[in-house]
Amino acid sequence: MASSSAETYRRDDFGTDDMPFCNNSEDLQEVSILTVRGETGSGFYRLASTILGLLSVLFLVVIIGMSVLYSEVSGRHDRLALNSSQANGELESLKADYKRLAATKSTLHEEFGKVLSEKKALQVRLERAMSQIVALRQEKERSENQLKISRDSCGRCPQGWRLLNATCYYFSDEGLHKRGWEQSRQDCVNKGGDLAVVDTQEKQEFVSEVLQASRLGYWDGFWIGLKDDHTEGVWKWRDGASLERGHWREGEPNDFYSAEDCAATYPTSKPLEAWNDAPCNHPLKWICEMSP
Ligand code: MMA
Ligand code: CA
Repeated sequence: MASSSAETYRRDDFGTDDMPFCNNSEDLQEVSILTVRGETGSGFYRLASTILGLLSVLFLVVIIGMSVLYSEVSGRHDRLALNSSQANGELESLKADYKRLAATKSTLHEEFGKVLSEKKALQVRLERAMSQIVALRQEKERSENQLKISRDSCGRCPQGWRLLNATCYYFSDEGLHKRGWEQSRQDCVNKGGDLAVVDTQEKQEFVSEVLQASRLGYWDGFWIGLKDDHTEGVWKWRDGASLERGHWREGEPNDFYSAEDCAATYPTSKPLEAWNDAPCNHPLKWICEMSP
């Protein structure tokens, strides 16, 4: 029996020749199996789609997480890149600073060298100036002494001579220039006088005072007009007068080596113990006297 609607088909009907698409029992079995599978397959698909859905969500979460992580890492990378470029910039500027400082250092080094040599030159000039000052001071002192001498002699003695009572005295002052007794006497004569006759205590004190003030050495003797060349031990002034009182140093006169016949006076702290006999050709300074 044929039917127009599928719902009207029974299982038994499928075995008839009226159903061209289902003509044997195997086909019927297949249909039944399909029917059974169709019922259980919809659960499977639901599970699968649920799992797939969950997986999709998971993937989505993972992708979102990854992209968040990526953006964070990439931000960090960008920051690091920025820091690195800043550091590079700083390094370059430090390098430039270093170069500038090195150049400044070498310039300063040169300047220092120049300043040092200028300092040396100035030091040399300063030393010269100092020695000039010393020389000028000495000159000033000499001039002042001369002035004092002139004042002391109340203008009655020639320049450079000193006055004691009515006599002018000259103390040779020609640097290191020294002479024997005779040559010294000749100089005094040339000046209009003669070697000094120191025949009073007052005169000896005057002479000693001048020599003390001159700050000369212990052996810077000055010839006076006294000799014993005629008779050893008999001292006479150059005008022939006998020596009444001598102002010898202790132990003098000793006629050392039997060769000392002329007398000289020396700087001493004891003004009345100042004379020594010395060889007449011995170079010494000398004292002249002159009546104005
Ligand atoms: C010197 C000389 C002499 C003097 C003695 C004193 C060495 O000779 O100046 O005239 O008597 O010194 O020691
Ligand atoms: Ca002597």
